[in-house]
Amino acid sequence: MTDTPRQPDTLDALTSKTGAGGEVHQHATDGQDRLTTAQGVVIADNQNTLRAGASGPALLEDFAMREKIFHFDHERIPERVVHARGYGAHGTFTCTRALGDVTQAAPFAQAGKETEVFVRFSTVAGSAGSPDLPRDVRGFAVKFYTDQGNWDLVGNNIPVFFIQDAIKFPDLVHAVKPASDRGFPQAQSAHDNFWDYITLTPEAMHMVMWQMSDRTIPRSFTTMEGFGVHTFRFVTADGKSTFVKFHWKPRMGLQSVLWDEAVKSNGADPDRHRRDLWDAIDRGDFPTWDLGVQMFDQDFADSFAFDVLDPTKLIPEEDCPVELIGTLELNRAVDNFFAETEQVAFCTGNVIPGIDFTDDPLLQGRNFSYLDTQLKRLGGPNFTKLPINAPKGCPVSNYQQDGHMQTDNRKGRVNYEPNGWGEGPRAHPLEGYVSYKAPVTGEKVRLRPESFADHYSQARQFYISQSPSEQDHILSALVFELSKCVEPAIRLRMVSHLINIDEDLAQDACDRLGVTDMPAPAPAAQPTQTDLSASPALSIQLTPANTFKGRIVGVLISDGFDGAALQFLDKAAKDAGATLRVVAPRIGGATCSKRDWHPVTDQIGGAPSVLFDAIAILPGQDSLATWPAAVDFLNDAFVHCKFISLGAGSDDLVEACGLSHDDDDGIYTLSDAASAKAFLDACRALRFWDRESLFVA
Ligand code: HDE
Repeated sequence: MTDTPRQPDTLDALTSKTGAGGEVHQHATDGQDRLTTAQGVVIADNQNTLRAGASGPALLEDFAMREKIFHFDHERIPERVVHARGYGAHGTFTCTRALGDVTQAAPFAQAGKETEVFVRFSTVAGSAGSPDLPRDVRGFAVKFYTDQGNWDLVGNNIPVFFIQDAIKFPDLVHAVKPASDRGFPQAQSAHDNFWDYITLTPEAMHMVMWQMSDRTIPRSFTTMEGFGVHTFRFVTADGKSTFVKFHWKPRMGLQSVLWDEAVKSNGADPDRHRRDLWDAIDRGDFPTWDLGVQMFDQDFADSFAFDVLDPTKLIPEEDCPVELIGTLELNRAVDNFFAETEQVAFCTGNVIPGIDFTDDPLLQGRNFSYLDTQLKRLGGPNFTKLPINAPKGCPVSNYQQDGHMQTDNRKGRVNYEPNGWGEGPRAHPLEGYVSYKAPVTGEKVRLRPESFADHYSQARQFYISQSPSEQDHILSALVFELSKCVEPAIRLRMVSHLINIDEDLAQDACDRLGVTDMPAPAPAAQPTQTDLSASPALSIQLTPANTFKGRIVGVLISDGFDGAALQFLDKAAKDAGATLRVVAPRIGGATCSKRDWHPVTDQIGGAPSVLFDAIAILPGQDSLATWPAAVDFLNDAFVHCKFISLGAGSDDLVEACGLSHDDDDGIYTLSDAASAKAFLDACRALRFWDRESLFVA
């Protein structure tokens, strides 16, 4: 949407020749790179296959054509089995609080220390070409290139997970992915298979409440939190361990879209999230997160109401504070999507001294899975040599050799250890990675701990921690998803779980699903604890960031618009750290009231208001009211509770939309610098939620 057009290269245009069939040939001039085969042989003609006569058959000896097509035929590698759709960027982690007393991990050694990182965000269920805004969990995977080696913190934007044991993961993923016979639906959980599996998996109920919340339709990658999910260990050089949970907190604050916006965004701009990240970095507005940690000891773990090794549970911030220890800034886009974002290989097993695992059974299973999947996806064991995966902060030296695509075998004869040649790398007991000496006892059994058996209490706690508006979004999402289930028994099964979470929610779901006989509650392994306090930190709306920084105002203009008003808006937006996008009937520009030509960024057909955080209307001499796209532009912004600024002459459009704006405090009049500023100040609240009560079903 925002690429600046480049002038065509006149040099290339001048050196172009037309071939006998009218095809264009671009020939290198002096000093320009020659086009070559992979063997370095300069190519004379990149447009015509070698053939026997102009109309004759192709000749097998055409090595240039065969090599080109051969390589093309093998461009694809298997997409990730989950998290296939992703987008990455480079950045810097800066420690803000030294943690030398709790961990020997290098990134936290001293305040001010910088560590290079690569981050890949992703959806989970959709294939690589699926849209950016399905209702789905987002991956938030961070590779730290530390000077002790690479550390991968492979997290999600939700602090808990669906299942408690890795052995269940293939079933979960099969259930959410397209059904094996029909091959659909794509990138959706709103179907029988998913809800059939979930309703037979009570441990998923906490995660499902998060999944039905606004967390799974984030405005952008830059407005979502990240979580390590599992409990990990920080470990000191002398072997002292502290439990730790990792949190990424976006400086832009949390923000999600409404479901109707998500649906429409997927059509208007299926690349919305990746474009947003690219654009932010491109304009130097580097997305930033704080890294927070919840640190606790065994005594806290023993006294906490749930098992800290259970990945379907979180520790409320009110019970164990999140302490900020560093910042993550994404400041460099990739040079090549495939080489970096596609080939990056995250492995939960990539840890460094000072970071260790716990016995969380999901984490243990992941440690096997990630290395295994990279072998398949990247085609051999040497994926660690790819530049995006190779450590940058420290040397790599070992006796691993050969294998597909090996590029840097050691020199000399010594490829084993111990050796008597006095050559080659050696282990170092003090500097090397030493696992935390956790005592382990027990019989070999297939048994889930009873301390994992409470499946509803935190689901309820999450629900009661939401604002009324967010609770309504959860209800609407449940109704939407379950209405897509053809099998009534599946809907009833879900209602039976909801009863254990919140009876009013279950009743409302019944009403909106048309269920007349409320089913019996699902059998619960443990009763729901109804006395857990609400945790406002779990809500997006109750933790407002009070900033409009990084957001986008879409301004709809037409010929004859008020140029001064646009300037006022532009200034106010810049002051707020926001960007204006100017939408008009023609991409070539529009003239303002002073007849000056003004560039536009988007043509109305491709820029509905769902793509913007707030909108302004600056009509010209022609009425916008007869223009359906303009009516949708305003109408959608109104329904999506966005702040709206109306320039002079907007009345007929407002009327065409059937809107009354006199008593709507989210609608502003745009006339001068002060009114533009007042509008942008209001936008800091992000949405005018009061309006939502007009539309509740
Ligand atoms: Fe993953 N997961 N996962 N996962 N996961 C993968 O690895 C797996 C889980 C997460 O941007 C795969 O390289 C198992 C939890 C992210 O490249 C695979 C289990 C969390 C990414 C895999 C889980 C995650 C993956 C697929 C249950 C949040 C994308 C491709 C035990 C803490 C990383 C790949 C990227 C990717 C397995 C559960 C996060 C197959 C077996 C819990 C962010 O290895």
